[in-house]
Amino acid sequence: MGNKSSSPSPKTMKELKQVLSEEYNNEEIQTWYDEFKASLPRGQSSLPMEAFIKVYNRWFEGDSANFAERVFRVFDTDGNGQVDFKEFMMGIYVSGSPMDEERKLDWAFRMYDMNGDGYISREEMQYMFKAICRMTLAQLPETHSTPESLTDYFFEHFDENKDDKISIEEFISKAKTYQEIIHMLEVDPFLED
Ligand SMILES: [Ca+2]
Ligand SMILES: [Ca+2]
Ligand SMILES: [Ca+2]
Repeated sequence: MGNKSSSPSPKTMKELKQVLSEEYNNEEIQTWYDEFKASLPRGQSSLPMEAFIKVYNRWFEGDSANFAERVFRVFDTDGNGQVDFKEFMMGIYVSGSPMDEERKLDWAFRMYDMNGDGYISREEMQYMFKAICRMTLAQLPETHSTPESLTDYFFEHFDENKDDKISIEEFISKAKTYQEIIHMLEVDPFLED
């Protein structure tokens, strides 16, 4: 099909560079763009949820549908049901970058808080742990080998006021000590091989 290589629009590129210039050079952004483009349904310029889930299924051995659905909701910052390249790139950046801690914690919290009520419940946390295990086929640590016991462990440490739910404040103040809770969400497929 001749020379079909394309790049993000200059406007998108400029907006992305303002935030990402420390982390990604043009070439890396282009690589992600190619990956993004290759995943688009014919004739579309942004990813609907189904296509987004397919990307994750390509990246991981296990079944990533549940996890990818959560990621999609968090990536889709304007909530229009589509992830455009800017949202995609920002999501990749925030999820993978150690630089912007506050933003990342906020992102992680929104991943766990599935119903968006401002708290993480035990059910929500267990759901995420199960989704992560299913996707990565990873084993949980021996000391907390089920999603239930891992959830108990985190609630013991995070739920400071013992109301059986984790607020954003509790999450942020503890997540710095218990980094595992964030690391579990850091799934960068390009580090896997
Ligand atoms: Ca969107
Ligand atoms: Ca919730
Ligand atoms: Ca609490």
